Amino acid sequence: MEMKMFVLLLSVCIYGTSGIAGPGWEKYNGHWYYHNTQRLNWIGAQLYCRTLGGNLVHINDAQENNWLASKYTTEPTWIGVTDQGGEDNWRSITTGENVPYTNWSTNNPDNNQGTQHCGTLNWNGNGYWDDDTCTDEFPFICEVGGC
Ligand SMILES: [Ca+2]
Ligand SMILES: [Ca+2]
Ligand SMILES: [Ca+2]
Repeated sequence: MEMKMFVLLLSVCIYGTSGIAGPGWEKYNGHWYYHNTQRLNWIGAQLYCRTLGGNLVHINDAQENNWLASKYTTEPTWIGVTDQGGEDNWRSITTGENVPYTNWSTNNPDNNQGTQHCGTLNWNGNGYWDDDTCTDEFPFICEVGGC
């Protein structure tokens, strides 16, 4: 019985990661990251990440942010934070909770024009965050839990 359960979990694990290979994928601290250079709006990017079994990247701490900044270009890139549920109440799309870490660039988040409710990496310096208009289109990073 226990062996059966183990085999089942193992097969789910292999199945869940079978798409993880090739260009665009990087591994850090037991999680997989997929950098998609196709430009999508924020919710389109999140839905794309869901099809990979993950979410737009959930940045837990400065170490993870620094790793991302070292790997990805200085181009603005969607990350998994939003204040669509309440202005200036930034939450993670992965957990639904308040974000555990932020690295906003100077003067951001500024909710420019009253329409900026989704986060990007790489504004006003590599690794710094900006709030942008969710319907704008940028590349994005998905984070998929390891197993
Ligand atoms: Ca993370
Ligand atoms: Ca906002
Ligand atoms: Ca902004």
